Amino acid sequence: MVGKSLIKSNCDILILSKMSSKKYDYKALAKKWDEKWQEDKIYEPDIDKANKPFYNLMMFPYPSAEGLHVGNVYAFTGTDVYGRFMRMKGYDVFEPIGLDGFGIHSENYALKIGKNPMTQSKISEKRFYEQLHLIGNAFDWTRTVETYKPEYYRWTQWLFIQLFKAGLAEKQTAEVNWCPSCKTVLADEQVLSGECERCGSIVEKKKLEQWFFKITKYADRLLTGLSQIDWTEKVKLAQKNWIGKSEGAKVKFQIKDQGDFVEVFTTRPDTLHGATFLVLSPQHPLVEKLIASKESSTELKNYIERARNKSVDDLEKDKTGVFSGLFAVNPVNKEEIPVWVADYVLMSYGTGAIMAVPAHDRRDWEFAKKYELDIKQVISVPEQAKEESECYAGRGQLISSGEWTGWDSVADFHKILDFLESKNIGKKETRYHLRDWLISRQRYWGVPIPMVFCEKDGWQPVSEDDLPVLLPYVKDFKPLGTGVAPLAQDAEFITAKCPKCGDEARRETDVCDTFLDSSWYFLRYPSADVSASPFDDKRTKKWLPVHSYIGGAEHSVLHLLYSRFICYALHDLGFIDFEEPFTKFRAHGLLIKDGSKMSKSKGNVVNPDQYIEKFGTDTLRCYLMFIGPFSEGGDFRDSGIEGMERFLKRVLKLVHEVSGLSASEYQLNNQSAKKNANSSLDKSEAKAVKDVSEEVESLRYNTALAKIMEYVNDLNRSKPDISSKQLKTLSLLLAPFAPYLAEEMWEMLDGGGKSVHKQPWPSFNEEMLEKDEVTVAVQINGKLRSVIKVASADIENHSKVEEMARADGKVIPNLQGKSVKKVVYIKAKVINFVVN
Ligand code: ANZ
Repeated sequence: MVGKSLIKSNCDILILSKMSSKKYDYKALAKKWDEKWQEDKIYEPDIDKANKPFYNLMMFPYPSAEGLHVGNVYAFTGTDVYGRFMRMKGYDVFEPIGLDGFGIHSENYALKIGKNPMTQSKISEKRFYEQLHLIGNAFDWTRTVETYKPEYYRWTQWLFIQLFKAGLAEKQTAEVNWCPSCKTVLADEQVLSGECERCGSIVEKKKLEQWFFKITKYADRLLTGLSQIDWTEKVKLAQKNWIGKSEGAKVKFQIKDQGDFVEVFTTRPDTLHGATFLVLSPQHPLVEKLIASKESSTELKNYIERARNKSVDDLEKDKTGVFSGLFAVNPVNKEEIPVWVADYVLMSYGTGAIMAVPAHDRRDWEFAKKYELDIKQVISVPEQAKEESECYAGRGQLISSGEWTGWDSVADFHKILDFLESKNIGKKETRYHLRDWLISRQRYWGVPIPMVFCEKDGWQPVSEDDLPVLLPYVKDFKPLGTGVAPLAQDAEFITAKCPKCGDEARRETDVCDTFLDSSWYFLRYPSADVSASPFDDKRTKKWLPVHSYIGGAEHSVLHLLYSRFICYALHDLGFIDFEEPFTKFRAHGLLIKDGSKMSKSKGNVVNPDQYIEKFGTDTLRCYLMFIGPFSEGGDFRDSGIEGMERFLKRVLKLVHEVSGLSASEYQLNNQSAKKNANSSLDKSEAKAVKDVSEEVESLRYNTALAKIMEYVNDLNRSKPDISSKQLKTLSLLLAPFAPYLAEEMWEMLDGGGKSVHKQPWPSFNEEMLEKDEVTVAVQINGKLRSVIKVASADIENHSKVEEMARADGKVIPNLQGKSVKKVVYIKAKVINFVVN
């Protein structure tokens, strides 16, 4: 252990004594400083009185494994570096942590290890919190939030009830996604290419009665709100696409010889004359009607049967269909066109029926080719597109389109819509891809939905005074797979009185989707100790919206969209005065190991514990931040972490060496350092401060560390002529990355007793910076014609500057045909050509 041994002299040069030991004992450092920080409460902002609140949030982990994953440590360190930087910039930083411990992830883990999730949650909590204490983050441990504790989920239930009362929660029978392996329904957002987001099983469709949140009511606001927030672009784009606004029309087609009409939704009403067949989804009501009738073919019946059991992926691979036997009339040209049934048309979108325009839609084109259906071109195809493909999906001038011929797809779009409306053929229509949020789960480990069903009064919310509806301990908690949740076996739980009439009633036995727990946890953190309300008004005003949020991009359309919706709803209900929860969001990259994604099956998951044990927290943190741009992630390599360890040891050695000089050596050192005042080292210091500040501000931690390394090299080269200020600057710059080592250095350098993490971020003198380029004005007869940038090294070189000025694009025409009589150069300012 190194001791406190430096005394600062008047002239800011180190007076030094020998250090007791030079070993880098990172364990002792971590222990020493963790205790001190906790004692001094340096990471606990005054939640009620903070002057410059800065809410630095990271996505809290699911405690669903043996412990933290190194990917968690990566994300948390990256968030923490920013928080520490902002604290040094003078903000009261609040960096909370908690556990998202309800839900399938934790329940499946408990199942796997043969424990009850309620018992396991306590063990996991202990384990995760122990690990989270070891990663060097500036967490405020006085305000943790665990979603599975009644003091938290009581308010999740309160939230459910507020949405129900506002008409935003509803129980509906709907065709829903069913994961046969998780034995529960899934929200649309949890189905990725037809597979369960969590376990990868092929998702099936089931008709079930389920609770939905009406997020679709907010589709437009969730879309326009994106322009107000500073978020990673690709996440905004993912939300935009998921919400998927399409403008178009609903067009009515009459079925020949029948009274039935089929309505289609199209975004390309301009191609109506090119519709050569209609396609109905196998679940379309008219199809149901057809197969119920005697006339329908066995081919049709068989097809429908098969289509119902297909996964979404199969639909993509192979387009199949069957002729329905019906014909429809195209309302603009009265042509009779066949009606097909095909599963590439989804019942859940638009009207579940489309007009097929094979000349201008690729899916329709593939289908028409396969089944030899008519293809009719109605948009004029540009020459080069003709060579590329037979199907042209672009816009253009209308051809073969009756009275629309000559119109333009884009410019006349609204004229076409007006035409359809005036003839009562169609109606303008805006559609969203976004579906309502399916909130109920047939599992055990979640927030009981606080609703009671009464034969007389229907679904009634539990009285708010009776919250929480406690999740009972259920011994046999395994999912049943029958569409009902395990709680349904608990007769005592089910029995309830109707909150309205007091009669016998039954409790809802489904639990909430875990994404509901995480859709509002950031509102709870500042008020984690408040029991009278979910969040205290004053604190919410002070700390929210969250100033900076960092997490994985995989939550683009799950957690990040749900949280936005919940805040919009709470805003409209008057509970909060902002709509957008996260002013700034940055997605971090992913860690890979030796070239491939870390996964248990590959056996390449890095356990952070063993690295912290072997190398220490500071080394692991710095290494993770150095691996690549934080937004992109990088490849975790053992050889890399060893390099980082060497670097930190070099830093410590430097401090030891300089601080280990004897008094006589110091005299010499003092004089030469004085002589070298304003030396290149001062310049290097200023440059390091400038660069590291800029890089950290934009989360380019890898380059920030590279700049710190350059500075360390410069310091090493200048040894021993280093002032204590220059070493202190190093400690300040390192503080966000290597909090323990920096703190220790700070103490050795006699930083004045106050933690390095409470010091102001270093500033620099602009004049100290080596300017690489100088701007020189170019005049002709005293008139400004251009400005050129000259390298600092060339600024004394008159002929070089003149040559550059003569070659300038704006100067050339002004000198053409003129004779230069004289050139006057005022160094680093202006060059004037006198011409006649
Ligand atoms: C005719 C047409 C012609 C279309 C053309 C496109 C191009 P977005 O933008 O995603 O909203 N469609 C409508 N409902 C559908 C369903 N339930 N299942 C599958 N496809 C459906 O897409 C809207 C377009 O997707 C609609 O416009 C429709 O095809 C198809 F040259 O109508 B279009």
